[in-house]
Amino acid sequence: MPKICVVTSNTHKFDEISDVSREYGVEVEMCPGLKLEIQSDNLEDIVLKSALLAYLYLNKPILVEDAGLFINALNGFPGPYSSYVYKTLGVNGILKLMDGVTNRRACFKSAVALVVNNRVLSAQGEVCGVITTYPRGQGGFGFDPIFIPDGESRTFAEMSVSEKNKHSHRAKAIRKIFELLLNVNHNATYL
Ligand code: ITT
Repeated sequence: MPKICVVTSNTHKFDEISDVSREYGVEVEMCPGLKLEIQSDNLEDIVLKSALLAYLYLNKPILVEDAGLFINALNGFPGPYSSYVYKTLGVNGILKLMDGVTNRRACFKSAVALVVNNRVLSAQGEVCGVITTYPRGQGGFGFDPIFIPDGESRTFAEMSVSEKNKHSHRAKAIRKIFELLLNVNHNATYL
């Protein structure tokens, strides 16, 4: 199996995916600057279309992952708009929106699409937990400093990559897709 090209410009995301890929003996490489993100409020739609476009362009195995933070008290905001909201409001903007809010439940959701040998595989992963009242930790990226997964007392930003991968939405989705890949053919859509 040739290396799988992970289409992302986010090195943290790539490190997390590459840590999981080692569990499966799958080789991955980072392919930055190729992610064409269509406008959609559906993560699965976004990754499938981005992966197909990158596959047509590069003609090699392609993996695309997209994620978002869905906050219950904000009716799922920022969800699929997490990247834009992170750049505009940032962690502190979210904390401000959550000021005085007692229901702090939130979930990270991840969607992954893998195109290989004219087959398309897709998978999703989710982790739920709570939004903190102030940022904690130096690791990770994005909203990691304000999210504590269920069953933990530390934020994702206070964990190593492999600790975060025990809980994360992304690791769950990536494990599912590598299992589909290695068990082959079931649940695959052919191009
Ligand atoms: P690429 O599109 O280049 O892959 P990105 O950082 O824009 O990288 P996403 O669109 O998947 O990645 O993520 C949207 C935003 O959601 C991201 O900028 C973060 O702010 C947030 N996010 C996603 N996954 C996260 C995680 O595991 N931990 C913290 N924040 C996350």
